[in-house]
Amino acid sequence: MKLSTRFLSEYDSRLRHLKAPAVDAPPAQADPAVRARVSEMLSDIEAGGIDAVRRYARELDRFEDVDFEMTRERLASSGDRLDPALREAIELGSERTKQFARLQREHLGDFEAELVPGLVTGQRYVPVSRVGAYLPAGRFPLTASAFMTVGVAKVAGVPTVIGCTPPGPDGRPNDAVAYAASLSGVDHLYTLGGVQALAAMAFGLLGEQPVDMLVGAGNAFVAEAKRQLFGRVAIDLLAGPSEVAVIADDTADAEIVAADLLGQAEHGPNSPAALVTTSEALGLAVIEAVDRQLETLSTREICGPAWRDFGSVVLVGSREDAVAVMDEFAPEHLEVQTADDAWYHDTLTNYGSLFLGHWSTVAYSDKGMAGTNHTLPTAGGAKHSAGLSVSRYLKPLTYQRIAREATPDLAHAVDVISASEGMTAHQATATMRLATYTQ
Ligand code: HSO
Ligand code: ZN
Repeated sequence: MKLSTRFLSEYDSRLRHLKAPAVDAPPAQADPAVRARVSEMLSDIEAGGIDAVRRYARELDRFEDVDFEMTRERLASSGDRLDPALREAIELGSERTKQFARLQREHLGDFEAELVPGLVTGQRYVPVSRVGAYLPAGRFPLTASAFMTVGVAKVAGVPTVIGCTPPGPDGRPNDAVAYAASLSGVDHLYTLGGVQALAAMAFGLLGEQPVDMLVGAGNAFVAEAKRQLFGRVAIDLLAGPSEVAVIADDTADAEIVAADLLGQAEHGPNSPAALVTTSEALGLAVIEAVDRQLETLSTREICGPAWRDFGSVVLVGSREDAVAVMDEFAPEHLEVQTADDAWYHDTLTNYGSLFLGHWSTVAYSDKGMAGTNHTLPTAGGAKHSAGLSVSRYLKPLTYQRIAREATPDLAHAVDVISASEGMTAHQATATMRLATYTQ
């Protein structure tokens, strides 16, 4: 989420800042050093194949095994090595995410319609054939990522879904991540991280054909690799630092709002968190509550700098102004904790996922328990794009079935247009049929 100075000055007359607003963070992918390094690695791996992948895995992740693939037995038994309560939570999240994805699938309709007699047109959703999911395990292992990428792809009907996840200190994938991937239906899981993982999936170096689509979040190098591979493969989106924004009025609980802001600030020292409020008293109370909660948070070394450098509290005069400000931010996650939640729901247009009511919080979706996808657009991307969903894995393929009786209607007009363009070969495909029709 960005609160640019240009934007603020436009709104200055209508709002007052209780706290210094977030500064624009340059997206990490824009870093020329990251760009150059990723480009060099991709060319190297494309030319050198699996040996180059092995070399990078050894150098960057100290991974020495000959085989990247996690054996079926090890994958299947990953749940046995987990605490039973964690295992149960993973099972719940996996199922809840699939439940929501199944509903998304049901609500995507194929159709067929006769536009004029003899001209039948239609649309059929067909899944992509092969998906490669990156399952991050950097600063934190994001266990639920597999539900969002692998599980949703499987519900969409993707026949082959492979996953790559970096090795932990013991040289093995995180068991919770592996169990989540296994429950989600991953076909093969590889212990491979970073740029080399994305390259190996895109170039087909893991004993599988090249994938058609790469999904899943990662660090700046992973995002840059996806950006450079886009075109050769499809991608879900380019995720930047995770963001949270809250619209709250005087009905909100300051401690809860503060906790929710810090909840996403935990992702990294450059994660933006913003409160837009119609209540000065609430704004001030949240600022105090954040500072107090930070004192005891074990991750304050991350949340603290994030809040200091990328946190903001904006006071607005009306709910209309709150919407104007938020739609300009277009945050990844947006919570609404007000007396007018339904009005906000009807009016807001730019957000990755919306959390309505004092009882909703982003973490419920983050961990897969709400069922909705947590792979969402950041850095204003919500202005033009939605997050990952079943539809992203499905291609709405169109077709037409045309009978003789539709010929005059189609061919006459195509004849005229093609002639006007000078495209005589196109014209001939219509006029030949017309001639046959009128014989
Ligand atoms: N907030 C992240 C997802 C996540 N957070 C998972 C914690 N676990 C992107 O929406
Ligand atoms: Zn999160």
